[in-house]
Amino acid sequence: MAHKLEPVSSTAGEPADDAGQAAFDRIIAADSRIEPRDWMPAAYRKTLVRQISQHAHSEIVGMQPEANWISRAPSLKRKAILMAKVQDEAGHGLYLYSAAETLGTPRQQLTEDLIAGKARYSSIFNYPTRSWADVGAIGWLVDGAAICNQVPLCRASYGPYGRAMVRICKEESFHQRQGFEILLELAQGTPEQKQMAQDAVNRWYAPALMMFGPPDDDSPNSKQSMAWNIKRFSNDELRQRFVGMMVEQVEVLGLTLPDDQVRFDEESQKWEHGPLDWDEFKEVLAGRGPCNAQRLERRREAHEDGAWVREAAAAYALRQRNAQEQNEEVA
Ligand code: FAQ
Repeated sequence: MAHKLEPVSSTAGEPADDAGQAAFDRIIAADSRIEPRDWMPAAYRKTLVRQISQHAHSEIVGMQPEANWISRAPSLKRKAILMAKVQDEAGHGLYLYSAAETLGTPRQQLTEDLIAGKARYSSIFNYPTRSWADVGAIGWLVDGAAICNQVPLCRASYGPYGRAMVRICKEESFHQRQGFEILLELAQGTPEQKQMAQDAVNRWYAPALMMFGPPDDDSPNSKQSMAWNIKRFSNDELRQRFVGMMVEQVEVLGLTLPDDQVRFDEESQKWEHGPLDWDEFKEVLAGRGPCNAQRLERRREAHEDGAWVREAAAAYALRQRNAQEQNEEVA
């Protein structure tokens, strides 16, 4: 007989439960994993739903800037690779929505919050893709930043999130290499192509650094998320690590980073970079970035256009379930 999954209540084990709290604390202290049916504090659940759903929305909205170039990719090979990459991002969104659902929050609710403009997604996807080189810059810088941020999340204390991240990171590594390869080919091409690659790196570099979130002293969630082993490193730690990776790779590309203050500080053993425009970051988060309105509008349209697919899938699932129940009655 097919195994039927029981729905997980969004308040399972809550409110306060001394034994549950003690078991939770032991699991976190042992750096082990919390699973969907374990008792967990309401604030832990809320933090996870917040981060995982924002992450899922980022993957889905993040399809748009690159999808704009599928029909204009410079060759059949590039088109096929880009289509596969954009589809991978859709898959990442689905794993993440599933992980959020194990916490008792239905995907429909998360989607409604996104299209109503009530949910966050990564700031980076509110910037325009002006040339083909931007597709390379997104792969190299944006997927590169995503990997740097997400490899530690493979060890996140919430099991379904950590496991989803393992697969996502494997695919993001391929994405970063394809972005690097696009930029390398352009950088080794005509002077105009090299300039196009440099221009894309110049525009995407600072927004990619801001993907890691606000500076540590302005990051309200980091401390608690690190205490719960959701985040393993602070926003600034990961940003500095990313800068170090990019300094090495940009040399191979034969391009430069648009920051003349980048340096390795021997004393702190950390990479330092020039100031970032945190006012711009706040504007983007407030919905006033270059493409916020367009991205949300497109997401709404896509959701409406997909209504018939959801209806058909639901009708098919119902038919399958009825057929299965009839078979079970006969057996
Ligand atoms: N954009 O206290 P913190 C990708 C918000 S996936 C927008 O530091 P936290 C793949 C934050 O939510 C990219 N909002 O927060 C791809 C919070 O607001 P809230 C997405 C941001 O959670 C590639 C407030 O600011 N990746 O790229 C941003 O501890 C190519 C205060 O911040 C993930 O989501 C931002 N950049 O740390 C797809 C990774 N930064 O909720 C397509 C998982 C901060 O209190 C094409 N997420 N905020 O209202 C994380 O690691 C964390 O959530 C951080 C933020 C690091 C993003």
